[in-house]
Amino acid sequence: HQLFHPVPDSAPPYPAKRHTKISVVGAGNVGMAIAQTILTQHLVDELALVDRKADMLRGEMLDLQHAAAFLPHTRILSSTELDVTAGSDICIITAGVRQMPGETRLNLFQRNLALFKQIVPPVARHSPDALLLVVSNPVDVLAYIAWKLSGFPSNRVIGSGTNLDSSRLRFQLAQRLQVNAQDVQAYMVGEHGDGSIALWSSISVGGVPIGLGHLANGKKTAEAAEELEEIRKSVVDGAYEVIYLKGYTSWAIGYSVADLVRSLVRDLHRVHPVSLLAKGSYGIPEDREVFLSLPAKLGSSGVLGVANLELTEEEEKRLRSSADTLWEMQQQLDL
Ligand code: 6V0
Repeated sequence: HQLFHPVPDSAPPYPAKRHTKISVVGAGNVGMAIAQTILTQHLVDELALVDRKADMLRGEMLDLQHAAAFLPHTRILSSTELDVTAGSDICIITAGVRQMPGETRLNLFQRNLALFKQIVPPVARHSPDALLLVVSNPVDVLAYIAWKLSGFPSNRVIGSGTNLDSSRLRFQLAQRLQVNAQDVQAYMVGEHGDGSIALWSSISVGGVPIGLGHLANGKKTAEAAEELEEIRKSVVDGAYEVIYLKGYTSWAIGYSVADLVRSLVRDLHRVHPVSLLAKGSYGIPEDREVFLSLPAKLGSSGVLGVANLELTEEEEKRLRSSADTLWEMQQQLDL
């Protein structure tokens, strides 16, 4: 018994529509939040999940597949082997090892470097034209490592960087100014996390530049500076607070990465603060090969351009100092 009757005199089938494949390597809390947000936002035709924990991975895959009746038609695959990622348009890397009690940052970096040595070369081989989107921490150093290990041009390697930090800043400002966070233009740049830099000089809402007066209720300059530092601190501490309360962060990074993926797969030319090869920008010397976040235009070939911001002297100085710190750290890695 045939399910459908053939259509008489049907024309030859149209060529298949362009098919988008996205892989997520590391199906932990963050990887799964990204996968689920990408699925619900209809961004992908084929989704491949990779993790080394075989049972957990199969469980996650089946759980998503069982939602098929509520989701767009997406093929969902999973494997402990990286060949399942072959032919991806975007490979998102969220695999990471966690800091052990008493472990130094350098030791943690070495272990993550060893992990990336296992993951990045095969991923690049299986999807030679893909964009690499690195989420694992420390994201700026690991994006640099992914660039080196993949041999890809730098425009095709992106770290999720301060896209999330900027969204936390926009949330804080939106609450203070009582507007919708989507209408707040504000950027955190530089290193993701503790060392991130808030660009106070380029905040606006509805086209209105927001100065100290709006943020600090007319307080004197010294007090106002303190107020700004408090906002920056609550942005940075936001991640720690969530981790303290629920053990990890997942939803905001999921939405933040899906937002990047949308701009990339749909070639939107939208501007996002992401971690990219920053040498030569804002006084960072050409020999400092570091990845730092700067607002950048994103499209289907990756980073299309870096915004030419007017930074204050202090902001530029802090950016260069982050570049020096990252560079020195990278010198100690056995790449
Ligand atoms: P998690 O829940 O421990 O997930 C990591 C997953 O990676 C686990 O399921 C591991 O089994 C898997 N894994 C480890 N080694 C391999 C391997 N060789 N191949 C395949 N899979 C492997 O951690 P979680 O999901 O919470 O965090 C993942 C990473 O994202 C960490 O490095 C976080 O620090 C980082 N984050 C980065 C953010 C950002 O803004 N850039 C935000 C949040 C978390």
